[in-house]
Amino acid sequence: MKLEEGVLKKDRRALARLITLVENDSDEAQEALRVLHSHTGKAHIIGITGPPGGGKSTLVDKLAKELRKRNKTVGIVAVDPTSPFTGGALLGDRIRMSELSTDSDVFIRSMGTRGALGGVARATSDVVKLLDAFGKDTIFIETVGTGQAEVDIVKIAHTTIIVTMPGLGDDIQTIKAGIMEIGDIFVVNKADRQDADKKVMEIQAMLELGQKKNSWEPPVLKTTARDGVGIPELLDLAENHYRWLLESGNLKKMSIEKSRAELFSIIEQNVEKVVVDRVDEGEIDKLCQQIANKEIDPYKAADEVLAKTGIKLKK
Ligand SMILES: Nc1nc2c(ncn2[C@@H]2O[C@H](COP(=O)(O)OP(=O)(O)O)[C@@H](O)[C@H]2O)c(=O)[nH]1
Ligand SMILES: [Mg+2]
Repeated sequence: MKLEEGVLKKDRRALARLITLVENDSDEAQEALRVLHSHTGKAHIIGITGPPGGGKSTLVDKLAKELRKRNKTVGIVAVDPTSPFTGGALLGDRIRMSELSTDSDVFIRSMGTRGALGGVARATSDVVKLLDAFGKDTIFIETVGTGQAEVDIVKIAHTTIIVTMPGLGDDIQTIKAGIMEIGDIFVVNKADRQDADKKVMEIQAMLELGQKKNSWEPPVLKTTARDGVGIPELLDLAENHYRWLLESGNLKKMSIEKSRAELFSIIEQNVEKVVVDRVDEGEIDKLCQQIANKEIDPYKAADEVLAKTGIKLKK
């Protein structure tokens, strides 16, 4: 049986195997993703990001349990730059150790970012597609940090939850710089600590300063993930956001935008492959030296390279 057929039949081992192939950017994975494409698009994808230690993994763990209570199946992808690519212990062994890891309706996968062939955002996106095709109702993507890589990863999500916590004076600065505008829901976790309300007010003030993109007003919610406080409310908010996306037509728009990005990324990769295939490496080296020596400009050099591949640019 082909792996993609296994995935459609909800065989967890086929799923795990295919995920590994996706991570290794293998041709077999590409073939499977083609077949599975028409089976994707049903899952609610939730991205969770924020500074390390804020409680993201704990939140995901509790949210997943809440979803199981509501009879929904769950996929979890944790992306952690500190982990080796083959997936070490991640997502805190917190989740691995919890009852979730023995629940067959929850599939957990951790991925490192180093060495992800074809880029981690793309690998994550493909893994999410596999989980979607497998039939998971809700898929979480947990990423650490607030840089561009995280923003790219989070773009895969329908609903983005930004997690922060009281104290940590300047994490909000980092958030402001990078990801404030992509948050659909803001969570101040560790509300058992002092100054949670202060943090909520800070975020609200920043949201008021920001530009309004549409009719969704990002709520700010306090949680104490450790004790499960605020979890059902957070899940309700995430589900409201998904409903809003559906009803406002934004889900469709997002899906078309993602498709465009995906199409162009594939075209780019293919063009690069064609160039590598058809143009002698030595010639490319020579052109690079000429560009560096200012003997030729890079646009002209690119024209020359493309001309050798047979790709013609209209001028
Ligand atoms: N006091 C308190 N600690 C929490 C809470 N949620 C998580 N933690 C703890 O914070 C630490 C970091 O949590 P983790 O979920 O790994 O954070 P992540 O790095 O954002 O994924 C762990 O020791 C958790 O037990 C909370 O609501 N209150
Ligand atoms: Mg974590």
